[in-house]
Amino acid sequence: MSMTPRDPARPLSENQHLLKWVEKMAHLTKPAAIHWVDGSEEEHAALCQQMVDSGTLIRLNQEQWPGCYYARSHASDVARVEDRTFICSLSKDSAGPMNNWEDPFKMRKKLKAIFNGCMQGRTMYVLPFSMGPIGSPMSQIGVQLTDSPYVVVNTRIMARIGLPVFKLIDKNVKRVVPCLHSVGAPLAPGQKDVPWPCNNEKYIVHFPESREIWSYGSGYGGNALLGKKCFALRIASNMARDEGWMAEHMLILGVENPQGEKTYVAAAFPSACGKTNLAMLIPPASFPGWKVWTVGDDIAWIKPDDKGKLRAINPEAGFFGVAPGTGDHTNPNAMATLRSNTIFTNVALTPDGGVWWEGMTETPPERCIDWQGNEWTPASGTKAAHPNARFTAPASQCPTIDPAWEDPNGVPLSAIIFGGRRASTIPLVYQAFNWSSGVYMGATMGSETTAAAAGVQGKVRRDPMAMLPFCGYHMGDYFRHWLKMQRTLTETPRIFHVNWFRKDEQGKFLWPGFSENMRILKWIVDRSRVRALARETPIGWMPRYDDIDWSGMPFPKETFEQLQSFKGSDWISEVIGHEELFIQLHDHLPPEMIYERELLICRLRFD
Ligand code: TSX
Ligand code: MN
Repeated sequence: MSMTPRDPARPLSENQHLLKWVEKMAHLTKPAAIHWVDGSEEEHAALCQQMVDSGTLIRLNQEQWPGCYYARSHASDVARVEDRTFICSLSKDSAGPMNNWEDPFKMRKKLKAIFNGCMQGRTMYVLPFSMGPIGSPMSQIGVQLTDSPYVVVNTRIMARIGLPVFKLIDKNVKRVVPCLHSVGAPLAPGQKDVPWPCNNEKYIVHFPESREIWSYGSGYGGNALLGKKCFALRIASNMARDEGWMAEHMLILGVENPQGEKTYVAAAFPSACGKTNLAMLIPPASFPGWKVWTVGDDIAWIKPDDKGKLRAINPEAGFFGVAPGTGDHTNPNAMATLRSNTIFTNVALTPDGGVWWEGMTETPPERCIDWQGNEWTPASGTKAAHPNARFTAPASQCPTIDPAWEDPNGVPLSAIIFGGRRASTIPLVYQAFNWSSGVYMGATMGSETTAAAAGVQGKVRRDPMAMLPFCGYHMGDYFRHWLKMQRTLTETPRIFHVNWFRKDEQGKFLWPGFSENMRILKWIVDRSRVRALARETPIGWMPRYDDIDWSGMPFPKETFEQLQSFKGSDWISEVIGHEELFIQLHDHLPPEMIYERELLICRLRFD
């Protein structure tokens, strides 16, 4: 039976608002064609073929890498552009000092000028997406208009897209977040395209009051996949504040004990702390019957249920992970996840049509093509993969994906973990006294720059709740929202802080990390169920040596004490660092944060 292919220009929605908006934006950006994305396998195959033909994608060796593709970005378009990211709220004050602000009327005028004709010669894709399982009460819907087919195929992995989303839109039950995206590289008639079109001038713009996103000039990750950081964190943090829930930069995992009881925890870490590795942790062999299940590795939307307990969903459907450092020794689950149906960006290409990056295998390939398209050998003295090279892989392919990862009601949260990369000062693990001291813990967390020399204390960058680049409003108001959440809860998750990265005087890591973190996770989940012991200290509750399960890993008591120690002189600089942050936020800072700091100082009693 022969079927005529559908006409992609024919609208797949009857929603008048949507049709009007698409028409208006097409009038502005002037694309050569419009393609309504249905999300089908056939459409995906056709888009990939088109990008292979145009040189944007390389099809990998399909025997070893089934369904996988490879892309190299322009050398200037390799990461999020924080200095080009704007929050355009009506008042500058409500965006806060951590965000770039521009007057929304001025910005709109500017955007209309740069978007004028920016899609000429290209196809505008009408890409509907759901953040969270289709139809979940916790999910949110957006439509991204984009002139990048690379964005379409990546979003197909990272979110639920296509016909089922148009159906939801036509039911008119949820507000749709309009997202306009262009790589900013119009094509004149007959002009040959380049593999990675983009523009030197970039704008990543959020209008929190009207819930809109406009992105210009970049095809890369968080700049272009607008459902992720722009929607699921910056816009959603505004929605969450207004509606009494939380949009957080957190992984979600479930710890199952040998009795089959499952405890879910969410964890916020700044970048380069191994969030994806923790989300996919494999317990050591000496923990029979213990399992870690993966719900998400980057974003959690958290909401109180009707019993006053917090429940969390992962609004994403895939992992957009950093490739370098990911290997069978650090994260075998991630390696299994990305074996098929994955898009690799800015890694290296091997002669047999495979991919490679630093840390994937112990021995590098004898030769390959690096992320910039040049011949590379281990003697080149450069990195084969860009340090921010990525894989886009379906979450469903993760061997440890939680059976409840798509539960429309989310999973119940028993604990929240904050963390950072700190060579000194901060113990391996400690627990906050209560919700408000836990909010203080999250508000004051930070990470050291990884470039810091051994033994030398690096500079701490405060990154409250790992939301510094992602909170779509004033950070002080965000802390207030956290504190306020307690009033809507009958039971609050227990709050912890971890530091896998403490070093000794010689600059050696004191803690083996990775799978051995299971010992700390076990204490955390047992503690959350009030089954683990602890002692009270000035900074919080801490496990004693014997409160940790050391089976299968002889670990010196002295090293543990060293990991858990905290020095008065270190904590003087620490609380001064807290104050520096609080001064920046002073006019919106909740008094609780100042009181918590005073209490901490009193408990530490430096004199
Ligand atoms: O992801 C990491 N985790 C969390 C794992 C569940 N990394 C990698 C961070 C870069 C993204 C870690 N690195 C962790 C960790 O717990 N710990 C460290 C530091 C470290 C590195 C190497 C060793 C030990 C600690 N090697 C040996 O001890 C032999
Ligand atoms: Mn992230």
